[in-house]
Amino acid sequence: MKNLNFKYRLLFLVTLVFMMASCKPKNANNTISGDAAGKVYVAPGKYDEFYNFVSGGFSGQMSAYGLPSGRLLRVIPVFSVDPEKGYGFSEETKPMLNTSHGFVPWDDLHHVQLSKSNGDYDGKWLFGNANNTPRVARIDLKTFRTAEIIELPNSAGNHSSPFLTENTEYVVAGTRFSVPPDDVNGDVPINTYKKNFKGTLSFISVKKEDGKMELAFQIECPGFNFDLSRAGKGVSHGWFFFSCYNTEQASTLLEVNASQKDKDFILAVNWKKAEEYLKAGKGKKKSVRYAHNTYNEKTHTATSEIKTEVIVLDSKILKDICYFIPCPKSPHGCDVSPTGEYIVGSGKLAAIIPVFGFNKMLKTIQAKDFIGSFEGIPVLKYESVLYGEVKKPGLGPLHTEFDNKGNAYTSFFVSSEVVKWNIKDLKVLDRVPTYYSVGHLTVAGGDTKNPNGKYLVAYNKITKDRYLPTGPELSQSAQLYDISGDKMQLILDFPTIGEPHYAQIAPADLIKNNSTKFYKLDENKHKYASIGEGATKVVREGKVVHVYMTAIRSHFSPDNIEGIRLGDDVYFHITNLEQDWDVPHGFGIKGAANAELLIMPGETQTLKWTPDRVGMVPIYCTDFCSALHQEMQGYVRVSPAGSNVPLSYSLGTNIPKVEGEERSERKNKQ
Ligand code: K7E
Ligand code: CUA
Repeated sequence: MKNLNFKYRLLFLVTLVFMMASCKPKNANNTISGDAAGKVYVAPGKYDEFYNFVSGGFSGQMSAYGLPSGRLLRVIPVFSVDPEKGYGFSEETKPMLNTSHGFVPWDDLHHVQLSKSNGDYDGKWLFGNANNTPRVARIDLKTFRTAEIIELPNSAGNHSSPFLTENTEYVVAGTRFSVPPDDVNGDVPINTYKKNFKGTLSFISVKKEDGKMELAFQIECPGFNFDLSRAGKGVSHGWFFFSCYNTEQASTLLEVNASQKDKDFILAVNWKKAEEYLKAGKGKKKSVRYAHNTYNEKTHTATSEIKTEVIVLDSKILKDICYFIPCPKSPHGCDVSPTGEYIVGSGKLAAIIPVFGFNKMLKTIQAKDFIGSFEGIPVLKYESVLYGEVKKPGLGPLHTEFDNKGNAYTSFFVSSEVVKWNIKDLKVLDRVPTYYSVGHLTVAGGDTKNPNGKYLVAYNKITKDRYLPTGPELSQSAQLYDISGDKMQLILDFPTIGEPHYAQIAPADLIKNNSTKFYKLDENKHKYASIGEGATKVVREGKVVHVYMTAIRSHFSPDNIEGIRLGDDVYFHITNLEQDWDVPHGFGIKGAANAELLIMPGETQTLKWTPDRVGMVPIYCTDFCSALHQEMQGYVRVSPAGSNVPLSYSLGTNIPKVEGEERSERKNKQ
């Protein structure tokens, strides 16, 4: 009997999955109206009005686009190596990708979050999550570079992350997979999930002045899956909301076993209360191991530190931190309205969208209007917390964002559409198809206290017929909608990098004038910097050779090096002496097993090279930097191990005498 039931459910789910794959919206052709081109046209030489920061999913990167043009401005490597920029290949950036597991050069980046002050974007930093080996990264928006990465202990699959409180007090991260905590023996049978597995929420503090992150504390919760989250804001500042699925606590065939219950939970966390407990010393120090990596802009070098302790608050013992709000059918998105009063849960398999009231939640807690408890945490009565349900919104709601006119926009994966509804009366106002199967959506400022409300972008999972075919894999598609009027209007398709999940849109004015144009040479504290060509040299330390090299239009100094032997490890420390915007020099060397360096003005970067054969090895600049860029090259001579060719290096003086003294003398005077 039980088995039959199981089979029936499986059949239902298989049908649903088929529906998911085959739901193509009607009217797929009449999508763009006449004035769309004018709306997205940004004339040559003009700037876009917005930056659009887009997660790259399994590319491990983020990308920055201009809106409304959809022009790709930059790819930012975060949890990935990037040979284009030398990120993860240069000696200076390798430590950024260090973890307690060692060097982990890939991850799955789902969510981006712009830093906030008073609930609005402040344009300082961008945060991103690593979904595989749990990490949170901070990108500096002055440089568009990854500045810091912190690993998260007691976690696995850092998915409901990184979400920020309204003044960036904390970056918060909930674990997707529950696992046995790091300080206990994890070598237990998988089917002891209920007993041994725990879910952990991490609160990372962010320093106001420089963005420096610290793992402030963790809250240990019952074991299930934390999916997404949002901070409260305005009235609900001080709280955090997490969508939870698999409250069935299954460890196998989740597509069936985690879809048993009619309702899962949204976990409401009173983090101000948690702070009080922390101050009162109620946390327990746990022994863990996690990496904390920081890039120093003065030394141009990242350092990685392994930390060994974290303070954990136990949600079972410490009352009044955690409450469960029942939420239908495996909620995915969990979004908070601009005022902070409404919390929207999006059950992936639900036919309604429940909207909860924050004040109703507080009253329910006060009245102890509980329907029971789950592992020691009170479960609030659904009807008491519910503000109302959006009826017949669509199929498979995932994510919701808000505009400045009291409207909400929800993405529907299964019915492949964006649906606009009013927050007050919960009436559906408009719906537009997406091409196809939208995941996340973002409204300009859509998660802030003051959304801009001009544009919405849908990030689609399936592209099919939207672009020229490119083999078995097609580019994922973003679609830009004008939402300034009553009706949403599709105005642009543009391809994206990797698989975008969440993205955010910020006014360009907030960011564009803060750009670092170059690094100041006189502030360069790199250990191997050469400040000026007079400081260049080549130094042998046993089998290690340090090359102190400079680059300036259009030569390296030195550009002739002899006396390198097989068995040496050679470190090229190259300082770009330029002090002007947009004049990087590159460095490539034949046979290098890593990548190029791309060195910004005033910066020093290091490429390690291990020669593998005797002979002549060219070096050259990889970035077209001047009319004589193609002349920016040199040679390294490699001799056998034990050779007595002396170590020598030069620029412009290594001239053959045989051709006649005149020429040699002339050259030497330069
Ligand atoms: Cu893609 Cu935010 Cu990982 Cu939804 S999640 S789609
Ligand atoms: Cu330097 Cu090309």
